[in-house]
Amino acid sequence: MKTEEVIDNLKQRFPGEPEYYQAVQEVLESIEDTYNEHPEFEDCNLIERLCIPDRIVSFRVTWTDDQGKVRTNMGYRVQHNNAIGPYKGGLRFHSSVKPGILKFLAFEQTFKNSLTTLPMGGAKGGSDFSPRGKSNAEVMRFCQAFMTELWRHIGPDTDVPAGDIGVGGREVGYMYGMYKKLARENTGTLTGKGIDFGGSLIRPEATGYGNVYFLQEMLKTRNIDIKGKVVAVSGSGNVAQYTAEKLLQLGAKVVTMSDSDGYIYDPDGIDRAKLDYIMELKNLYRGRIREYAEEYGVKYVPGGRPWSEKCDIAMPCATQNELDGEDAQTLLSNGCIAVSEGGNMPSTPEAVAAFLKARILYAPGKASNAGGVSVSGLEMTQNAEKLCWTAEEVDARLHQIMENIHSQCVKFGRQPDGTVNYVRGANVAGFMKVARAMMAQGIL
Ligand code: NDP
Ligand code: 2IT
Repeated sequence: MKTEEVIDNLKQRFPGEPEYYQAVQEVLESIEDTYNEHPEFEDCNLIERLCIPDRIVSFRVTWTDDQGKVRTNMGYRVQHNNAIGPYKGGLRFHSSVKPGILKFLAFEQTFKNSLTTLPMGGAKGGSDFSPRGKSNAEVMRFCQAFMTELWRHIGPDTDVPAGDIGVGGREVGYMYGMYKKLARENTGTLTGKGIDFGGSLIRPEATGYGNVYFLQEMLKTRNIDIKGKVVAVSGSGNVAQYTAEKLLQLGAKVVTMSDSDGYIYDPDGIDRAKLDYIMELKNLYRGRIREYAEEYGVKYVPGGRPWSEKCDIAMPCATQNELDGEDAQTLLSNGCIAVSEGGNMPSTPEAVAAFLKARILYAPGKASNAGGVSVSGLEMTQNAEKLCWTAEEVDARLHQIMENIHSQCVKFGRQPDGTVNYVRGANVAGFMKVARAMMAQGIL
């Protein structure tokens, strides 16, 4: 297998999907040597079967807005690979959603889920519907319409969706309500549900907390204490909020957060009261991060990204390709020692290359943000058992899973100079498990 040839082939067969080629290329470059040590993989064209999703379902979603106008959006589910368990992965509602974006996310999810140690395959779905500026009633009608199509493709042992950008507790609740009505069962298909109807404690916190647990493991390898470290966080949604919360609990200082309109810089640090303000602003009023700057009299940079601010640690938690090569150079020249990704593929290939070259601690999202889907897996277990675990129990398991993912990265990513290449480690560890499972189950 030669990475270049596989990528050229994918580009020809699936034109116009740059994020998908980007995600595939990053994984293939890491696993090429390992793959080629196993001629039995190539004999059954494992690589194409691993890169091309099992299936993509697409459908029109029709809904009526508050003015009575009938509107349409597209809905999708990319079921990428179910070699190690039922398809599992979030739903994204954002105007930028198209098949190529969901294909990259479903591909990444397959390796991430493999790393979690839980039996879950990879999938992703969503719609080009944007909840921004929509009323609660419009969001509900959209979610219900979306589920009237999606429900027939999912189920507790086939495919279990969850949230992602634009899909939080509110949207999962509306979708789950409609799913139950149509499927006539109450098995918990969909994770991230409300705590009163089958959701798991700590699921809202899980991606952010897991991200910080992973960061702590990386820092430990260099005997660095997180306490007092200055951290630049991007985003102000689910992942960013709980990344910030755990950082505060551990005594770090969070100086930035952002949304798609710009970022705020608070040199005194975002403390508990200020974070509560952000949570209320974003989760309840669905306002803009600019309002934080007005409330606390700090700098707001419209259209900007926080990476030019001096920090010890960067935690990108908004969206793909939000940190480019130039940003990476700026971070490095400002003395940044670690980057732990809460988002999926937030760093461009140039940024990743710069971090690896500088030998700083750099965790790719598929390792560091795997806490969210891990607790989704634990939610599935609790639903199957018809039990609810305590927050302490879920958090302890999350912690253990993140430590385990870190150990897998170290095992497969240790370099001759003693440092760890977490990109290689995560990709090789994630890949080998899926590959073994596919080989054992025959040519499908
Ligand atoms: P949310 O919708 O809760 O928050 C997304 C945040 O990112 C918002 O602040 C949003 O700003 C900002 N954002 C979204 N799109 C863009 C863009 N194009 N440019 C700049 N900022 C943008 O989503 P999550 O917090 O759940 O997701 C954040 C990232 O984490 C994504 O990459 C997601 O795939 C990943 N992830 C999520 C997991 C989860 O459990 N939720 C698990 C693992 C990874 P605005 O408010 O203006 O839209
Ligand atoms: O990217 C991700 O891992 C998620 N959005 C969470 C997926 C899930 O099934 O919880």
